[in-house]
Amino acid sequence: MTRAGFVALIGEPNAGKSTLLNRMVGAKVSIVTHKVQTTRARIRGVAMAGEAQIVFVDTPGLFKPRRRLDRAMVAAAWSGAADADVVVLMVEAHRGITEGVEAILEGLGDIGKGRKIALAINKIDKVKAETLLALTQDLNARYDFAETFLISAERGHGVEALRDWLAGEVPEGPWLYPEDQIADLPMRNIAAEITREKITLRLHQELPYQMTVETENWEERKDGSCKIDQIIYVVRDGHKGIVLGNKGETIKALGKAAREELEEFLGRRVHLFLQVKVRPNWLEEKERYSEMGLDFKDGNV
Ligand SMILES: Nc1nc2c(ncn2[C@@H]2O[C@H](COP(=O)(O)OP(=O)(O)OP(=O)(O)O)[C@@H](O)[C@H]2O)c(=O)[nH]1
Ligand SMILES: [Mg+2]
Repeated sequence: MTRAGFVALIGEPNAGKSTLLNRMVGAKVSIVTHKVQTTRARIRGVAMAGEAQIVFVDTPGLFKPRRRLDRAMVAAAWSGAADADVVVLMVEAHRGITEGVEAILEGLGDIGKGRKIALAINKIDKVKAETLLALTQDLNARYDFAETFLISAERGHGVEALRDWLAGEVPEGPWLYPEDQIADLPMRNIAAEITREKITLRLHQELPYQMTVETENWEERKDGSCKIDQIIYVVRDGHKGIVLGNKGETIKALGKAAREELEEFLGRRVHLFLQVKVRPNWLEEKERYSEMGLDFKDGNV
């Protein structure tokens, strides 16, 4: 008897959701940075565990939204949880019960009706064992979690136990994806995400939060390589200057890093062309949201 189902990973920004998804899938499907609010939309990654197929749903972090984009991200995260068979709430071991975690616990009420919610305390590599025991007790006193797992998504500790438990929790039924499929994000989106990751890693302050990347064109070439054109949208001239860098040095380095990762992912040569466009209002444009996989209306106040 096979099993298959959706497992949503939710938590504060930076909790390690994308890192866990990638580890479960065994490939980098979702981008990861040390900065908050990296993931902007739901990203599915497929993991096999014996006869079970677990479709992990990475979600944007849950935080107090201010802008349209923030609201659309938070709405996408909650609906990811509401659509899942099982939810895993990730909490950072070293930060413990922050205000943000308290707000999420309050929001779990409805989500918890009709589905199990497990707790995964992540980044256990950063704390001592005593801290973990106290945090486990404290969190379980605040919410009736189906199970608690102590994990390090980055190093892999405890991840197998979590996967095995989830394999037994997803419903009986046929697999939802072919056995060898790991993600269901279109390649053009994965490619745009990789470039966005490189920008987020290298450029600072508000720039990563006011920038988006779209794949404009994808051309297969006879020699087996492909040519990818992408646009980096920023909100002001100053940001364009930063992305370009002195004599175009920055964009050259960004493009090289993104291209190398894409080539590894695709297993073939890639010609990547990046263009920066100033678009002061992109954060209020419907089309940008559909490209990101978000619902524009979710951003309405
Ligand atoms: N020390 C340590 N760092 C970790 C662990 N898991 C994730 N990280 C780091 O935490 C940071 C955030 O990881 P992400 O996976 O991007 O976190 P996220 O929850 O997806 O964040 P958002 O997409 O912003 O919501 C990255 O720098 C990771 O390398 C862990 O187990 N231990
Ligand atoms: Mg993420």
